[in-house]
Amino acid sequence: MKLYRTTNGTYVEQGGTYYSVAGNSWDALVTQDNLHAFLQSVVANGEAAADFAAAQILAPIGTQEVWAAGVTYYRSRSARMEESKSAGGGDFYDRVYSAERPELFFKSTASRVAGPSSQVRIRSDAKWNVPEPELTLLINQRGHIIGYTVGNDMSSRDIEGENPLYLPQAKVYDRSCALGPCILVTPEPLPTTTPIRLEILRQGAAAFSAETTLAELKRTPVSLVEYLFRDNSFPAGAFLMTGTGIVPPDSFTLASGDRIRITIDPIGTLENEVVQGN
Ligand code: DO4
Ligand code: MG
Repeated sequence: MKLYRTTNGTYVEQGGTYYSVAGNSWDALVTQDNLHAFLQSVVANGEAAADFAAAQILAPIGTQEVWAAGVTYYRSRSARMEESKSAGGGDFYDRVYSAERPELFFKSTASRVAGPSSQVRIRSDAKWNVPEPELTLLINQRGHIIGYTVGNDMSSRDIEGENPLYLPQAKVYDRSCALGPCILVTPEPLPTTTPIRLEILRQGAAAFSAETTLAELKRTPVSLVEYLFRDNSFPAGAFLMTGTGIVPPDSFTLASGDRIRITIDPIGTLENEVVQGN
């Protein structure tokens, strides 16, 4: 089942039919005892809603914090070792890739998150920028993964590469994070064969595209969540981006007007236009 937050309220979709979900608190919805069972009852007892098509889809977030895991794919480890070589940071990325403790960092507040079909941003003081297509977990306040969405962890590689201590500036700024289009609510883990696809369009033509699968993810989602929730409470739940397995070649940087499409098949496609901050 897919859960959508829209300008007309919340909807659940199953088998191509949309049902309106009563109530207007996203936080109350996602923190209830059993979201999956609740949505099943909405589908079983509700009437098909005709007004979904007229609604604008919003980022599927209330007041949750967005956190992110890093260097969870070999491709991210290699790209980061290369970009930070002259700053002496390469060794840190190698070590964290194989360490027991994962890299986890604070990514975004809800107010900085872009929804589907809206704009993500390039920092005004960055020259080398990329999207990071990431499977993103929705976790309830008890630390249980209750759903999945598509995430874009926009990153400024020149700032991060200059000094690893600049990571928060490379990662956290207005519209540096996009989530959507919906939450796939399922009690089942996603299969490791699940593909993650990135396409970047410039003036309508493909500027870069690549694909990975969850089989390349070095850590399990459950183990990442276990670390995130150690000595850390999330009364409204939290999102956790699980890291990127796709990094464009070093010659590539995003430009204003580019369109970024990230597809994770059982969830959907998250598409955003890039704007340059000034
Ligand atoms: O270590 C820096 C950030 C890593 C990251 O965002 C990723 O691997 O996806
Ligand atoms: Mg990332």
